[in-house]
Amino acid sequence: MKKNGAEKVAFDLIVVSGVNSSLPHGVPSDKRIENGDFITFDIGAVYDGYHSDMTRTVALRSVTDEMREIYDIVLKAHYKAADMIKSGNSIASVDSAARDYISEMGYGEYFGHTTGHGVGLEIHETPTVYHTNKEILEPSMVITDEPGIYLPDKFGVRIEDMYLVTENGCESLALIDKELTIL
Ligand SMILES: [Mn+2]
Repeated sequence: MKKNGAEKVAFDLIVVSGVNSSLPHGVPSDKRIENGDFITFDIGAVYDGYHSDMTRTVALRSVTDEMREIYDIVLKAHYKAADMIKSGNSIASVDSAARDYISEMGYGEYFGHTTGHGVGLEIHETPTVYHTNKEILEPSMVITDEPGIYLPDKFGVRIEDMYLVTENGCESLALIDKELTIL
């Protein structure tokens, strides 16, 4: 990030693996990364005073069927929320798209945070992307889309991009692939 001109990191960056990924905002520890772990990176930089925020979850060497299932559900929830990010739509509809799908798949109780937040001169700004928020999206707003599922004592998956609201939809501000990556 520094090589590309970042002023500083946007927050205390998170890299957690294995069981530590099961805490939505886990704190990095001296746990070694092991084969079969999910590794969650929640990272961002500040450039020209503006913050960025992005999360990717990748696997090392292998995944179980359960890990693949959870990853697929979170990714689909992410895209369902992104499909609702459009000028004129309610913020509530963005959160509901992700939350209702995760609930339908049986994991609602394991998605314990909002789908996203505004981001700009601060890392966390209004609007809060939650189903109780009746505000309407307007062009040039920037919000995150970051659903997650966290299975206690097992692992967690979160996939986050920032989206710029446009007249006809939205534009992802992250260029990094979101398909399951097994390193
Ligand atoms: Mn975020």
